[in-house]
Amino acid sequence: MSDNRPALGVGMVGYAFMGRVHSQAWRSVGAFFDLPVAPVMAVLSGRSKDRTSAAAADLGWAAVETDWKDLIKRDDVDIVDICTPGDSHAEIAIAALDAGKHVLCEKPLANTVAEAEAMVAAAERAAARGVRSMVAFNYRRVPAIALARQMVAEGRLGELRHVRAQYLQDWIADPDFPLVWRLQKDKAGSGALGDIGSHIVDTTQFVTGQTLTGVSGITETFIGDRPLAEESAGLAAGAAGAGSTGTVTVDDAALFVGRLSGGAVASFEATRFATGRKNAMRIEINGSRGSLAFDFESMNELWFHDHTLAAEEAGFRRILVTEAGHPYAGAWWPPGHGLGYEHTFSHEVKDFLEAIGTGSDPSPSFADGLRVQRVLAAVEESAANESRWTPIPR
Ligand code: SOE
Repeated sequence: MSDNRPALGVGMVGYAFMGRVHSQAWRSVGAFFDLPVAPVMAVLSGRSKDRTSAAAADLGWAAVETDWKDLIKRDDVDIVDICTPGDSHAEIAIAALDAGKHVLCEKPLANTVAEAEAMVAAAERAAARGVRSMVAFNYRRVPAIALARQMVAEGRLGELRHVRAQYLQDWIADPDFPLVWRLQKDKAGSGALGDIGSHIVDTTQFVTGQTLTGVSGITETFIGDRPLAEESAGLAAGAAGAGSTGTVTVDDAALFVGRLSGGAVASFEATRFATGRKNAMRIEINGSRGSLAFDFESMNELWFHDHTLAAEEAGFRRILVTEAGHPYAGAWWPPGHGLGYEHTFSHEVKDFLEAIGTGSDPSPSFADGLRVQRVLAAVEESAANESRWTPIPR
């Protein structure tokens, strides 16, 4: 390729669902966006040599390592992309940042506030040397969500009063679904709360431009024991046969209310037991001048009610967020042809590469990830104390 842009080698740790979708993003981003740097899919790391080599061949990685520490040591790796369960985020991210590698880390940032704080400290040390870090809250990069943020910032909703956020899935509703890592506290940190509740907390703070100041919540675990899982079992695992079982150590559902720094009140619901709902990440915001509503299951649409119109004309209308002038959309297909889940990750790595290339701070930062982590911890604390109101430390 005749290309004068600096090439940046990417090393990715983990190759399950998130690794696959991140690979797709690294592979496609340069074909659709004009970037200041050129990503090279240099190395994939995973514990099993055979499985990692097979994944690397499928997903387009040039080399493999079986220890992430060796991946970080390599000179052909400039960016480390962490797609592992939460229990290893802090160790990998801190080692990579201290070694001078830019880091993209899957969400939630960590399993505990203490780990997230240590990661923010490492990110700040690294930033002083021009090394960038970002947490992968991909839904910020849904064009409709980015448009919603713009409309709120432009004052189209006026003063914000309500946020109603939900993340509804049903992939563990079957009691025979196995005990995958996402259902184990030592690996995942928490259940629906951290895995999908973290997305709606981040999306709320991103769209409104306000932060949560306090929460009151409940959590529930509906199924306490599940069949043991194969190590590689993921979201699409079928029901496991009869055999040994293990204990579910995380929440199946989390519900909480909160107050936002700008005066709005918010409700949140995160569950993997909403039968029939597959990936319904929804947010509705009501302001003095209008309202917005979004559902990821129809991710190319944003619904807007302009409350300044006469009542006879007003009402929710659909904006099809596929115009060239909409965030990210112009890089892809003609209007109306629509984007999917994977595009949010292409947008994420595009923004990350632009920040690295232009020497600016990518967003969401590790500090943003820590802010979400504090909300998750406050919800857990509240739930453990009869839903007591729990302030979020600033
Ligand atoms: C599983 O609940 C999961 O894959 C999450 O881990 C992702 O963050 C979300 O985007 C889709 O669902």
